[in-house]
Amino acid sequence: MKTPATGEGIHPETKTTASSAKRLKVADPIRASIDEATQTMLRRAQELGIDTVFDRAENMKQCNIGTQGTCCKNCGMGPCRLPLPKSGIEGEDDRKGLCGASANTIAARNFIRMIAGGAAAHSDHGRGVAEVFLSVARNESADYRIKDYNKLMAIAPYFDVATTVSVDGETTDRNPDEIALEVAEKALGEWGKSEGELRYLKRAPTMLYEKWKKNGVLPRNIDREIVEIMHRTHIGVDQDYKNLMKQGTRAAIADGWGGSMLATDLQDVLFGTPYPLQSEANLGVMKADHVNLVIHGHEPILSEMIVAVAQKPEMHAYALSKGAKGIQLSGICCTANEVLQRHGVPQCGTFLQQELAIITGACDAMVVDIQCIFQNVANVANCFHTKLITTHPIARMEQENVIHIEFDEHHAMEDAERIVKMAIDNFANRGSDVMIPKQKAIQIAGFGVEAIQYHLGGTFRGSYYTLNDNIINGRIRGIAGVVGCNNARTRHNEGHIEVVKELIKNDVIVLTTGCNGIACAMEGLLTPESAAVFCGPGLREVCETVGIPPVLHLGSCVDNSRILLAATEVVKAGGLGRDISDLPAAGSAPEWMSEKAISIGHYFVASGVYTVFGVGLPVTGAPVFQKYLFEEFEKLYGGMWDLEADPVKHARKMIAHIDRKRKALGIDKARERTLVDMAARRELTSA
Ligand code: BF8
Repeated sequence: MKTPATGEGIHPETKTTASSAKRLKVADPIRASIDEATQTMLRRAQELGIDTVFDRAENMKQCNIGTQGTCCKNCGMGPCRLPLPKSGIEGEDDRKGLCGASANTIAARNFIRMIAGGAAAHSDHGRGVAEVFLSVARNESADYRIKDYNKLMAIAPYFDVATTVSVDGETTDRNPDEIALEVAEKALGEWGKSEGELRYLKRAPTMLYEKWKKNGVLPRNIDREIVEIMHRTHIGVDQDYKNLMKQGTRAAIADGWGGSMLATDLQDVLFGTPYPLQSEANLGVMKADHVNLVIHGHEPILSEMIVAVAQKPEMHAYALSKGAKGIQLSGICCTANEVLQRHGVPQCGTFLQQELAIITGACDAMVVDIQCIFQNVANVANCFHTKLITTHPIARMEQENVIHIEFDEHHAMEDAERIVKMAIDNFANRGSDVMIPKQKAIQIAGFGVEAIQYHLGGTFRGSYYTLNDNIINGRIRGIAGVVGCNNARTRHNEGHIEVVKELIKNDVIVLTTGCNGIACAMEGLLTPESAAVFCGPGLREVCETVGIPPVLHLGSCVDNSRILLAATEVVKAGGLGRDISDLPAAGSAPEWMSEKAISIGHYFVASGVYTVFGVGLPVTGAPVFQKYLFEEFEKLYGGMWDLEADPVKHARKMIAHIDRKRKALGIDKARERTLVDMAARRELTSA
């Protein structure tokens, strides 16, 4: 797939760009996004002279050396720039920085610093949840309660916390509050304990755990692995790309099987484990006659409270008193995924639509917490009546129009009430320039390891038997985890949708999270009915029989840990090998952009998953290092990286890998009975 070419039009200086006298290029809406609502709002922004990320991408070229991963700025003698010559390198690669660092060392350092950034973001989110959980267990946060005691009991054994006690020789259930307190204290210990290894590593298939042990990458504690990356990549420390990647692997595992998994589990305990529910997605979920409060970011700690407050009858009455018909909550990014999964709150957009939600003119307040928030939303809010509210002490903005309401779990409800009231009070200040695009789609979301077990479980719903059985008999060809961001360097949502459609057309069931989940929802792929339109006959039959969509939304980016555990359940159910790397499965992030995506990609790979990224990867300037990740990693962990910008080729590479695994398992023959023939393919393509 080609990156869209430069936009056609030229717009005079825009409202949000302060002092450039240059005439700036604007993005061509059709080339910028496949989504009509996005195209409409981009045109609207351009009419109003407000620049968006799409326009800025036209005006700022990417650094050719940075995109190759071979720019080192880890000391004051640099930046040292080691571009790969256009003709490639014949013979010895003698490129080096001032200190002598090779291209491989530089690319590996940069790569694992990205892992450190991503693992830190997910894990610090997890730490915040663990702290709130501890304060709830100590009865210090009256506004939160434990919602899912079953989940608490399910995770307690991993922390060596007993769920029963023996009294006078009789075994009885232990007080759940005592269990919660002990789990909370031990969970928090995972970030900084002085000895041992992460407790959740033993949840992985035994073979995978043994591989990690053999390769010396069992994470000790979460913080240590991230700190050690910063140390090793300081000038003059680790200068061996393989040894650097060993630490990168350890930190990535500490993210997937540590910080992220803890975040997911403790959120489920506190706020409830998701089960399927119906909702909607895209900018059209905003309502002109309602107070629109958009929640954006990642942590559900705050947004859970906002959802609770917005549903209070007195808040509804207050909104009516201000002339609105009600309060419409909607979400962006992974906060959206969190409140979607547990409450069915609709999503008004993906990462690239955050400015557009304000440009509707109908956003009375946008409240943000952490991660993936453009600083430019403050400039856009300044062009409208929108109140932009930051809430987290580690994520503030410099612009003067930004309101900071520091959220604290000890007075959570009070803070949420202040925010919801601020949005309601602001309804009257709307201008006449409201324009909400009509596009929105229905979605069924709220899947998790438990819900998949319910829908695709065995006779007694005790395992993933039915899923495995359908993989073995070939109705389901394989499993794909398709996740990750949008990226303004490629056409919005095109990669996501084309990759997913190609997979389900070929009977590969898709597990989605993050902005891919939102993109699939916007495209209508998260409904059981979509199986008849987009799937091959085998997957269609399974989806129609059990009433599930072919694309199962598992939540936010920390919930990629659910994909790891779902894969582990498939291994446990039997018949498909003994490790995740034996499964007919593959991973993908077609439009990645964040450091979190690199950390996720790497823990997928280190868990045995062949993982393909779209757009580009900052490793191409160091071919030896790239080969290490793309080929040699498979010998160590069973999984490896790949890069493919063209979405159809991208999906086909995943399918080819799935077929190789089917052959190795000896189940390729079963599959032959359900292959999509040419006539069926034509029918699907024309659908
Ligand atoms: O954590 S998918 S753009 S929103 S980083 Fe951000 Fe990427 Fe979206 Fe969620 Ni994940």
